[in-house]
Amino acid sequence: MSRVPQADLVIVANRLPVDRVTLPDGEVSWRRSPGGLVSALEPVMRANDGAWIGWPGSADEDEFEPFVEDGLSLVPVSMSSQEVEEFYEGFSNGTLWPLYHDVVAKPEFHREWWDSYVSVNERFAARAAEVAAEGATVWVQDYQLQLVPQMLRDRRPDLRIGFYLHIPFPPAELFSQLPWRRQILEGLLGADLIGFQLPGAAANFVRLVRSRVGHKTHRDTIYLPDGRPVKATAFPISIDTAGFEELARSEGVAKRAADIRAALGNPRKIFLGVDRLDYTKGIYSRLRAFGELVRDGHIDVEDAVFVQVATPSRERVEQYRILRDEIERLVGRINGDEGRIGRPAISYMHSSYPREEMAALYRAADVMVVTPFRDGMNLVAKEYVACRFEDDGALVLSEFAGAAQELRQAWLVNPYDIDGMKAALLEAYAADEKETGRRMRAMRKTVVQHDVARWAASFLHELETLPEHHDKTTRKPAAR
Ligand code: GDG
Repeated sequence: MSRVPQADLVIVANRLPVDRVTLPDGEVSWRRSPGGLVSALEPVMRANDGAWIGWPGSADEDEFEPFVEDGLSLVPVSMSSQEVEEFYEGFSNGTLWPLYHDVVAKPEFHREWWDSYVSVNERFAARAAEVAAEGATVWVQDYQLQLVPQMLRDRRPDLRIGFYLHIPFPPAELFSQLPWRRQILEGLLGADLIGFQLPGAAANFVRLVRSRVGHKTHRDTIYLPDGRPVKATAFPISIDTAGFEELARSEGVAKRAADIRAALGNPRKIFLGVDRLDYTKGIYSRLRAFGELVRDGHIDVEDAVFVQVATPSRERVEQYRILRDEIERLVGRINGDEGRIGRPAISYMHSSYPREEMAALYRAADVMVVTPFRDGMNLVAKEYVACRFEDDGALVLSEFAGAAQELRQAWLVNPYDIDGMKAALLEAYAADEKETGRRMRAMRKTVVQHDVARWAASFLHELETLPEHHDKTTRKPAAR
């Protein structure tokens, strides 16, 4: 492992920030995967000689050596196809994902999946231990890697370890179903700082640690028996607001937005939903609500259309295949019952698009509909706001999305209440410019002020300024 670079800042995430692509001549190359996390962490990575550890996305490959791509130091962790099935599709997406999202689907508990979760977390921790320089800062990301903080601390007590959970952290009543609940809590407690989207999630965690592990706690701090404090607090994530706005203002995107409108037959109003095709996102219920509004004559297909982009996601997991069939049957039924020639009620795409196309859709949409049953944050809602530089457009937002804590001026809805959603959709549809302008201006202020760079900087600042714990560490002050 002599070629492994030593880094002062190490990001550990399930996926590398690049996708592996095989060119027509068979040569392997890497393409940057766009995303909020990558753009947030890239400047800090560059400024601090950072390394990013993650899975390159294809199974059963030999372990790659670390490599540098576009100035970023990347350290691949390999996975077998059995591990992809058990660790990733199984324990991460079949157990933790539904359990942490209010059990909106039934979590499955399988001991083989857990064993695989443990061994893959070990591999990530071992890699991080090799890559981190003496006294480095390591920032572990998300629910796939909750055991890494303690596994890493066991190997490298000199490190400063942070963890961030991108999805909700459930209340004790739900979390306690997990047969391995104590191991997960202890895994996370290896970190010095644990970040959550919302204060409620941090409070759920602290309460669970007190009741299940028995550690002393005071407000957002947990005191381990050796005196080491662990802080658990909220850092609501955001987006590259300026980047989105710039894209939305570009001529290409403006033209594409006009073309989209024309291709839809220049309706008076466009409703838009953009989601990974996931059962937490409430796609079925929102389309049902819209379908009923059309059926009952409140909305005419000559006046309005609902554009739903459902990005393919986790397609090998059974529940996701079932959900896709259900949504597509519903779209077919609504269009069959309510559509006219050239005028479907719903324009549905099961596809993913480049960022420019997303920005054009956001610019074209008069009413953005974001109705998850539970969502850590929901970046789509913030991206829509970032793209509405003319202070127009209406946002209908589930009160169960983390974003609802900040975007208070949206039309907030309970996605379980179909009639309530119908009423909000109609209000947003009928709202005048003054009303939408007032609400959008306020929301834009929030999203401009709290962008993803600020999120990353405040987490890292907090992590690196936590008081030193001298018990058994050889920590040196963090470099920054
Ligand atoms: C998890 C948490 C939390 C979607 N389709 C396309 C595309 N996207 C982009 C969106 C947005 C992102 O993917 C989706 O982010 P969300 O926040 O909406 O939802 P999750 O994927 O479930 O994310 C969530 C987030 O982590 C961050 O912490 O907010 O609560 O569940 O950026 O624009 N992007 C492109 N083409 C697509 O077709 N280019």
